[in-house]
Amino acid sequence: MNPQKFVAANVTEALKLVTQKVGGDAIVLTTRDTPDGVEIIAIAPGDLAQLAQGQATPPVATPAPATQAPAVPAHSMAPTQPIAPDFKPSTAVSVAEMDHLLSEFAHVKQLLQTHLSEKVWGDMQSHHPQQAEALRVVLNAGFSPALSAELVKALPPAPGTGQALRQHLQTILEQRVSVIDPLTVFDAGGVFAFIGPTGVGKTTAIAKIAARCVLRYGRDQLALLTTDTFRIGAQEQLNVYAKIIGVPVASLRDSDDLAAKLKSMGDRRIILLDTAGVNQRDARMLEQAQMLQQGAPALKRILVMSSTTDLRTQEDVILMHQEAGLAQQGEGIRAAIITKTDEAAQLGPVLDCMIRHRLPLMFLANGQRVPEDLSQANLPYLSHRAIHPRALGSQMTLADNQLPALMADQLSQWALAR
Ligand SMILES: Nc1nc2c(ncn2[C@@H]2O[C@H](COP(=O)(O)OP(=O)(O)OP(=O)(O)O)[C@@H](O)[C@H]2O)c(=O)[nH]1
Ligand SMILES: [Mg+2]
Repeated sequence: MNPQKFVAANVTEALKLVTQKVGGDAIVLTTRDTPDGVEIIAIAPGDLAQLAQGQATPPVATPAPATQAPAVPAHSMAPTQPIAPDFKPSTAVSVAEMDHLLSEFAHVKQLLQTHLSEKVWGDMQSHHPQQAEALRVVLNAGFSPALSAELVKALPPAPGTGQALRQHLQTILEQRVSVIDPLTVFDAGGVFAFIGPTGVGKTTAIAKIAARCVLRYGRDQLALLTTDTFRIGAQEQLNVYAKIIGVPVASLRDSDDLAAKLKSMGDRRIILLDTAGVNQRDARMLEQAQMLQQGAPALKRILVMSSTTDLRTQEDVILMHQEAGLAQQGEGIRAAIITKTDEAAQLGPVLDCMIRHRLPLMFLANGQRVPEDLSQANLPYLSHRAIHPRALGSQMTLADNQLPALMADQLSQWALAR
């Protein structure tokens, strides 16, 4: 049930009503004087927890009209007016009032968390300075607060400082990234769709991989397809690569066309399918996913991720593509490719997303040259780069007093777990 409003001649009587209707453990949200008497809004603790999780459906329920309350032990709040038996019936709390209450609660929770996390951070700096330094390193390397907390927790009790500490963090990172051998992906054959947002390097990655596939499987075992038909020059880009490599390329209109082309290419072991880069929140992304799944139900999806994308955008891209795949009842993301490692000032955000979403890393692209700038995942290199981001001056570095707010959730959880 949602918050309920009680009005009585004074606080004591209003609290009696609260105890009767909501229970002895009711939480009083507000009290105020109104022309009709003292008004109290209260809620049961379980209902508050549900509300906080967004499960309640406003507007709130109206409790049964209050009747004269029997005498109950006086509440700790002192009455502000003489006890009088003429209680007003309680009324419903409006949606606006409830929104206001919930936002006040969120604010109080945030204040408490910040206060607590400042204390935990202070304790950590004095009693566990090496862990505090580790937290500074990973947050400044662009990792999310959640993964930063996990990495620091995974450290040995005395990880040291400086390079020794960084080496420990690198080792933990290496263990957390999952890698997939390209041979296990391509040797089995099939249709591989390269998906991802605009400009991340899908077409370039396909050209680099196609050149490698030709060497391993032969020219006659490979073909290229593209859904990128509406942008001027997009087909041209793939056509040029296909011509250099010496493999056929075809554009796709719709799912029937895809199914028909796959049938006619049935003798080829590997089909690399380039997709049009689309904003992950654009309806065309879902349409494209649907078209691919209908035309090629056994399609394997390879997500191309640029290491220059920021953490939140990267997260959004992964969530939206995973959702699109599930909506089509297709398989999840088979493998991921990280591109533009040569440009990125930090690799923390892209690795963070790969780790948290357990995406298997297949290739790294570290430049524009086709086919040279592609290599298999080299974890020691990646984790070294991640823990040693490009130094860009103190303006780009998190100050110590910014850390508690950033880590408020994690630090207050640590405090509670102790
Ligand atoms: N520095 C650098 N540039 C890259 C890398 N991979 C691709 N690029 C460049 O990024 C730009 C976009 O590459 P594309 O392969 O066209 O990207 P795409 O994902 O196919 O783009 P859309 O089809 O428009 O969505 C080009 O200028 C590429 O040369 C890389 O690893 N490093
Ligand atoms: Mg492209």
